[in-house]
Amino acid sequence: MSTEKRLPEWSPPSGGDAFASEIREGIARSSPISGRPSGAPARAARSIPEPAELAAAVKEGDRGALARAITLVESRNPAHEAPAARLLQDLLDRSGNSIRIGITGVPGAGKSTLIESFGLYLCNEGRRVAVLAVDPSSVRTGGSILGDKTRMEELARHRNAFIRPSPTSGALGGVARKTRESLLLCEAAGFDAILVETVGVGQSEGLVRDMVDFYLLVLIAGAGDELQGMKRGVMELADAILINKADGENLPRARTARAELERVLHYLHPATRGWQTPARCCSALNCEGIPELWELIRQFEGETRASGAFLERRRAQNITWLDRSLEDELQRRFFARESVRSTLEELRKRVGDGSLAPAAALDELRPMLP
Ligand SMILES: Nc1nc2c(ncn2[C@@H]2O[C@H](COP(=O)(O)OP(=O)(O)OP(=O)(O)O)[C@@H](O)[C@H]2O)c(=O)[nH]1
Ligand SMILES: [Mg+2]
Repeated sequence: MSTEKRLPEWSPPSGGDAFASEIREGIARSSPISGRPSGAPARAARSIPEPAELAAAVKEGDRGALARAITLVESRNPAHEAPAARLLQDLLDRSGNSIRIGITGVPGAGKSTLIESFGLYLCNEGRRVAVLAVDPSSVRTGGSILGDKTRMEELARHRNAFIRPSPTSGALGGVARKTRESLLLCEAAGFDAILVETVGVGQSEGLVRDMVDFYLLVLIAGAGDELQGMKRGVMELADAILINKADGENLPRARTARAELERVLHYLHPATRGWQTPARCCSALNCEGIPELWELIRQFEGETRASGAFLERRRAQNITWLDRSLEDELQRRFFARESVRSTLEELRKRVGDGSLAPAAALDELRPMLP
């Protein structure tokens, strides 16, 4: 039996021979574990799924197929790009039939708890809920905010819910793109409320804003200075602000913060044409304010569909994502070229030590641009 030795993906860069794994050929016999038919090649199970078949199974609402479809679009293997694109095209006529809700907020504001309460509320209303994430920390550390599903334990078990952790590799833009594609797949599988969680501390808010219909900012009442830490920019992306943890002795502070926010919001640019962003209180832990949140989102959808703002935004978002994907691809291809890397390394040194003007360095790179 031929075997191939290699470093496991998770070994540290300086791990050396201390880490090793072996790739063995599978056994070409019927296996009760894989369910592979007798005589089928061992690698068949890992082959690229046929997009048309996968699309059909996703449309049937087959969860296993949905998970495989998401794995296909998340894959960084170049051989998976064309089948993933075909799959998304095949499912295009089935996507679009959900309300896409983005949820952002400072760490610890209670986003996951809110998603658990709100998600369960929707599931019990007969909705099918998918939860996705764009997690900037997963990009840096390989961890994921949804890696521990513990705060969404009950939701994760509900038959109307589907929870998918954030992709854990690649640049933030790439991760966000894959989340958006997963969102379309979930819609095609019949999920009609999609919740996308992100931590409101960086550039991820803008990326999530561009994939959702309704954007919710979750805050907590601080020591009266919660507005100082909040960037006005993030508030201007929101279609509603929710002051969470409005329970117990925190309730009066939450109410004060809400009144303050309402005043401030009045002077800000609304995120959505024709919609005045409101501030509300809730307690995700005690499920208070949850039905009201859903009522608010339905009101938003009704009004913006009537005014045309809803579909106008979706159209603009599609174009934005084409432009972003193209930019990513151009960058990726450019920087993957060996000649670019070596020239750039050299130019960076000279620019760094002050012997070359950045504009002159750019001029030297210009012939290498596509
Ligand atoms: N009193 C009270 N506590 C809450 C409420 N919602 C969440 N918490 C608590 O706040 C803590 C953080 O909640 P999470 O839901 O993990 O917050 P998060 O925003 O998802 O946090 P990160 O994912 O780390 O950014 C937990 O201990 C929750 O139990 C609430 O409505 N009231
Ligand atoms: Mg969380």
